[in-house]
Amino acid sequence: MNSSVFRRARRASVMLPAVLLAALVLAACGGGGGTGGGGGAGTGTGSDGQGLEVTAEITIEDPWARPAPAGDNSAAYFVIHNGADGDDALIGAASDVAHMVEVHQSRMEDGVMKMEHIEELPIPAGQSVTLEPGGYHVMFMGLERDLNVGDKFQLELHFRQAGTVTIDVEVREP
Ligand SMILES: [Cu+2]
Repeated sequence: MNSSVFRRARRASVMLPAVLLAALVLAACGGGGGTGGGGGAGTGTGSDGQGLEVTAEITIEDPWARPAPAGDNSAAYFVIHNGADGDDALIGAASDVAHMVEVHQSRMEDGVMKMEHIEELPIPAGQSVTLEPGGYHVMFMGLERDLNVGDKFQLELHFRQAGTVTIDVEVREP
């Protein structure tokens, strides 16, 4: 609960300067459009929160992904913490929800939003790296099925040192 309050406040604070940027990211990552589920969605709630997964000193916090229809693209975001003594790196990802899964970085270059494939995302010892809209993300290209709000799916993260860490990602509205 605290984390969702924090998240909301934090997002509000970057909202204004990021409006254009967010629109571009949505276009680039195909996250927009969506609205998939529509009404329905009975019970749900799930109150998400943690989603804490720990493997070999790597901790993944608050994983979520954008809703999107089958055939479209989506992206997942979370915080990676490396509690180990040595540096590590995220070197890839895999999931059966999409045809292709890659680690990307979005960034502004001369006022233009660009996205590139990151072969290796360094996660230094004792530090955290945040994947968030407008920055690093795990990109899903060619979704095999609809990702509706409230859905969960498994995502494998491949680390150079820690090996494979499998997490459950919840689909949420950005
Ligand atoms: Cu991307």
